[in-house]
Amino acid sequence: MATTTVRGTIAKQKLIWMYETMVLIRRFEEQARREQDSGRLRGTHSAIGQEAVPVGICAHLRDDDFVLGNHRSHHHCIAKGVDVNEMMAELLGKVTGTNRGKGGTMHIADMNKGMLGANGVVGSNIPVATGVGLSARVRKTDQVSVVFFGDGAAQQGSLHESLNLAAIWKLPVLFVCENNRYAESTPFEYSVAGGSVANRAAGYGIPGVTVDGQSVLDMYEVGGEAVRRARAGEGPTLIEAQTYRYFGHYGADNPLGYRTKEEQEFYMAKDCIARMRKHLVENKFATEAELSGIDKKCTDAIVAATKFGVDSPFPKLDELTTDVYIKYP
Ligand SMILES: Cc1ncc(C[n+]2csc(CCOP(=O)(O)OP(=O)(O)O)c2C)c(N)n1
Ligand SMILES: [Mg+2]
Repeated sequence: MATTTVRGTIAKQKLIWMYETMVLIRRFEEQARREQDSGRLRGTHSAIGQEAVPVGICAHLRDDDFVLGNHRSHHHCIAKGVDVNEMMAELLGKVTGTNRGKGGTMHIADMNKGMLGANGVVGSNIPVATGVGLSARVRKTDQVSVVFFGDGAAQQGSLHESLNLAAIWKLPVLFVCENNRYAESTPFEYSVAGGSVANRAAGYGIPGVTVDGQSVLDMYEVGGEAVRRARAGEGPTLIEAQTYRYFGHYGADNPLGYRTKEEQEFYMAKDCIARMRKHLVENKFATEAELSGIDKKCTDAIVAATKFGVDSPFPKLDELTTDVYIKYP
């Protein structure tokens, strides 16, 4: 599926952006785990290992396009351009956070960046993203709506209803399943009838694509065609990105209770950042020293974000119910 044609035409600046964004996500997630271990953050779902999926897709998006996520969404937010200072402050419940400290890790949203929200209710953002696509159509814009969800969420009715509506109305929606092989401890092989999420697209007459979600270049290629189709009014695409979460479902979860060390090592050997680094060096887009400079820049950015979050105040008590409920006139 991947051709050298598309890859050969990717601008160096875009390639570097993809590398840097994946590294920034990883540093953010490593810090989130530290914050959790220290007790300052009450729980987080790590996206370490899955960075390439949203980065390859969001490389094609504009600020006025839309992204909707799930409970494991830090990587979606960073790939869409949300500020890491505000994200870290949000994780720590501080008033300087994206949601003034009242959303936390699972509700990060930034309207200015088109990040309409992470969401802790599995599968719930899929129909919302479909409605967002319908809104773009009604307003006659060429905006695109992208929803990221897991292999577990793909077994919910919300996906099937949404695929049907998006297909008959040719809505500009990308349905991106991050198949990390597990829904909590339930393996993909057990829960997915037919053994494929992407194949289900055939029943709705839309393209269904299986892609190596640990290759940002493959993600970029598949994302480019899906975004092009959506903007051109040709309708939705269902993408199944095959990926892996390196850690447990959430902080205290030990994944070795339901998967093997050998399996983990198999996927970690195909790490998206290491592969992109190799690609950039081998094809002379950047030197090792330049990439190490980018790594340091990302580490520094997360150190600064953590300081920003820690130093920021909690919301005042009299703000407890503001921004939480809609006020009717
Ligand atoms: C409607 C609903 N059911 C159950 C849960 C509990 N829950 C949270 S995450 C999760 C697993 C989701 O798996 P998947 O969609 O594959 O995403 P992943 O965690 O692998 O990224 C479940 C069952 C929930 N949050 N919402
Ligand atoms: Mg999963």
